[in-house]
Amino acid sequence: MTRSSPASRLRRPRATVISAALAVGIASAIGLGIAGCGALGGGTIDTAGKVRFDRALPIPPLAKPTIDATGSKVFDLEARAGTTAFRPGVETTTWGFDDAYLGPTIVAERGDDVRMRVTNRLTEETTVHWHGMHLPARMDGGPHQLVSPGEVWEPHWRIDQPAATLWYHPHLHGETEKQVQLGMAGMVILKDRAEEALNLPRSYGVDDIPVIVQDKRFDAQGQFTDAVGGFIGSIGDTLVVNGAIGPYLDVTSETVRLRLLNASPARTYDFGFDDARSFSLIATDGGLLPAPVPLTHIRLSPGERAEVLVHVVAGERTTLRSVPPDLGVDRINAGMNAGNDTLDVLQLRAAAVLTPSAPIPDQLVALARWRAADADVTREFLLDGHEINGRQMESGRIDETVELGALEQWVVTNTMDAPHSFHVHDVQFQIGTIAGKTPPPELAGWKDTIYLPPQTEFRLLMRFTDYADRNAPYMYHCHLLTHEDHGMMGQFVVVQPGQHAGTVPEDTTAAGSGSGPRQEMTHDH
Ligand SMILES: [Cu+2]
Repeated sequence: MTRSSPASRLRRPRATVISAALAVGIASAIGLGIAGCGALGGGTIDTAGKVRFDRALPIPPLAKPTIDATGSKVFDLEARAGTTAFRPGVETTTWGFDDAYLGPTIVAERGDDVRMRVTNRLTEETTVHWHGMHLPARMDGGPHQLVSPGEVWEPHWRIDQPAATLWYHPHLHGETEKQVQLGMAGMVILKDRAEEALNLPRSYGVDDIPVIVQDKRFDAQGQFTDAVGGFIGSIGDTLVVNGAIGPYLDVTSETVRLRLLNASPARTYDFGFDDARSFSLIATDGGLLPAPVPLTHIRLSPGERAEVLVHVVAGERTTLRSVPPDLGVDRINAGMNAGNDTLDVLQLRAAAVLTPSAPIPDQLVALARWRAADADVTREFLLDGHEINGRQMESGRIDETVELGALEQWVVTNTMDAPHSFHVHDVQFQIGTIAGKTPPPELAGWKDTIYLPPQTEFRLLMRFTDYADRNAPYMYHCHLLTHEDHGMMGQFVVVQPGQHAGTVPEDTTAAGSGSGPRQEMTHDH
């Protein structure tokens, strides 16, 4: 493999000047790809049938809130460092929340007032972003809400969105991939009456199971290494599910609900079962679909979630397996970017006697489709290299100003031949069209993150209904974490109709919660 081949693919001719920072970013991305030369991007990994499944799937504990004087549910989360024995006798340095790896699952109900008390016991700054959450920008935990070592950050808001599977993770500019890779991630389960009215499995850890999937690579000393990767970022060769390598789940009911979360930095999965059985997709990023969708596999790029219902019969075993995802890229790009891998994830072991489960409901929740023709505003976002619309994120620059209440149409296109993705903070959007066509059912529900295959136009419809604040931005960005770290991100503010964007303070950490140090948001790479 020569340098010219990927370079020409990555650096398309463009009218704008490629910044020095981008050039460095691209060079390092190519360098990562080349690092495993001979095994570019890690080569093809196939663990089908080779995983031992000798550990019970750990279930992250539920965070136990206290109720404060105002009636808010207060969740304490402590970011801390530690070690984890992924393999017997080998301690790997890891970070987590309240634990050495990953964090507790936060459960909250629509209408709850929540307060997150995040204590940073690390020796570095961090932030905690509530991915998929509708909340004020100052509570969002993006790059502006720095939490310094020893500080406590207390964002608070009212849960006001449908039942869904969300998650939390750091969003520290330039350090997100590293901190997530070390283990800083946890699930959020939101509940509401519409979901509770349905006959669905919802007994946490029994028939309602978080499945947090991450790919890792260990060095000779048993420590995490990001030495092998592709343009997409760090690529692991070992799956860790809820913090365990090769786990099995004892299924005790006829139907089990899996909440799949791709918490990997770069890898896209295509989840299905080794026996090609059908399952029912009931929810995507932002909540339930109008009706269950029968599928045999579902593609999830980093940050995406899916809730699926799986039927089992007594005594059987079946394996959740990721097969090579359709990334929409050519063979060489697929090979460089974890597109050819087959990975066993989790074995389901059905008990000899199963608790009967209710039939899956025919209908779930109403979902009114927005029409592109009704859009008040249309914005275009072109993703290329590590830039969106030819620019990288600058902490003091507002890229888009959104008026409260408007129906927004965001036209998003990956103009490269390599993978990207797109995530919008604060809202759940609907995909209006993909390359001019109606989206398939699995992409027709509420989404906050999408995979962007090359040269494909996505029209996203969204509405910002709350929390106008002209001085505090939300982010939109590629959710391939190394791209995000390289500044493939933009900032938008939501304003009252007629208002202009204000000035962004460098640190918009919520007042009264310990103000973080004012520091430049540039990091060397
Ligand atoms: Cu990207």
